[in-house]
Amino acid sequence: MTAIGIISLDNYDDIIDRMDDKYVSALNTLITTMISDWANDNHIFYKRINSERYFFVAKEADVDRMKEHQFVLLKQVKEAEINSEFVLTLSMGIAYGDAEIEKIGEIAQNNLDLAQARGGDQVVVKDTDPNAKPQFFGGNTDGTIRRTRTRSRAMSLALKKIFLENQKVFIMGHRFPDMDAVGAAFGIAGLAKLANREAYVLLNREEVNPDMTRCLSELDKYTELSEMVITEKEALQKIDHRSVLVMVDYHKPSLSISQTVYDAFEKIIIIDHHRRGDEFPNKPLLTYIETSASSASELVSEFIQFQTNRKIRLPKFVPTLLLAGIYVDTKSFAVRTTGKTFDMASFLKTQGADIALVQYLLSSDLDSYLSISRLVARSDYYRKDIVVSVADEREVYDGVTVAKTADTLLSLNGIHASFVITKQAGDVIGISARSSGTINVQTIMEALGGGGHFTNAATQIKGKTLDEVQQELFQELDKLERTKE
Ligand SMILES: [Mn+2]
Repeated sequence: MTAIGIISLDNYDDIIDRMDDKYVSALNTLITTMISDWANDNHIFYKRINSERYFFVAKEADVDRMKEHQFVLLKQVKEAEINSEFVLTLSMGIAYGDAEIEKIGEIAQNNLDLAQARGGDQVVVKDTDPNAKPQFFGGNTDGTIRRTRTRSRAMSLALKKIFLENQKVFIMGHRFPDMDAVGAAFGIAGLAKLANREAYVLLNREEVNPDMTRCLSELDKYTELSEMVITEKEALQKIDHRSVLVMVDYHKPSLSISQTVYDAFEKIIIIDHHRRGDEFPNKPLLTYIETSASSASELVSEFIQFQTNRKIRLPKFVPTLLLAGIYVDTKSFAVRTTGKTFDMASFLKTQGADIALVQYLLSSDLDSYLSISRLVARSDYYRKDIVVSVADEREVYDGVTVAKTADTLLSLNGIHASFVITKQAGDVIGISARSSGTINVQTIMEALGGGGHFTNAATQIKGKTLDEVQQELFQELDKLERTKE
């Protein structure tokens, strides 16, 4: 079977930005040599399209050989001494199958988009058979593709344009929303209001974590905001052909607060900072997935910055919610924080964010502190820098407690990855995984049917016991150990 591949250098522009011309040409030669050697080793035909893109034609057997060698080119490019400041990474999209060449090429392109949306430095391979699942290789650095001010401005304007073309803007986060999902949701609602559109935030008050209950009762003090909150039933009555759905802080339809509401929409916008997974809405109007951002709230704050000024301001309490979202996802500016995160925090403060109120929203109760301590006490080493905690099977934990436990374990000296396995509501077993950046917990969780980020991922498994899930996790960790050797 014929295979088509597209190779793209993820951060070529960033790297050559401040380089002397003569170094740029040396860099081009180096890259071309590496790709050419790799192509020769695999007996494939390749061609350079432009300075950052190549394409190749091969047989399925050649792709199998590349897989066997774990796409060694990824590693070679990354290890090349190009620039002391940056590491160059590359992504590839490959497709093969019985379909027409045209179709194979199109799927190869989609695979490349997926590889880059997932943070780059990886290969996505897929058979053209519509039932085939994509295979992922690499992805061992934490996102090198950086977002630019130009791109977020363009997104902000595109979003406004879509709002103006529609009448009603519905916003939904993931199930059991956290502060980031709620902050981003009300941020988007604020933008819809600025465009004089009806805005609705879908929440299910039955399915919220204890932390969120306090936030929602605070929210009820601001009628302007609480009026926007609607239930599944109310939403279904209001949705019409001039309605658009904005998914914030998630992109997998099955994680929606209400799947029925999701299904009712044809026009969908996605704003997320999680690495793109396999499950994805069909033909969204607009997709903004930025894994380099700390939080969805950070992305939304950036949009707001482009659409507000001294006279046009957001409703009260929204900047506070957005800042709380950033606080939670960065663990008070300790992880995934960039200069831009601080810029946005500063911007939100000038917009009236109340830091004391943020602290109040985020403070934990004694009960939750005790649950975390119990889980920490049950943890054990997988190896000296990886810990796994397995809860008592008679106890059911909420997602926030589990996530906080995984964070707590990771914050301990010498621990590079933590996994917390607990029984959760609805008779599922959940794993929350964290990493300090040396171990890719996303791929481990994906192997167990979940997803997330390089450093922060999770999964939910039905119909298994805690022990069985632990065994499965250990098997995945063993595999990881073996590929290292
Ligand atoms: Mn988030």
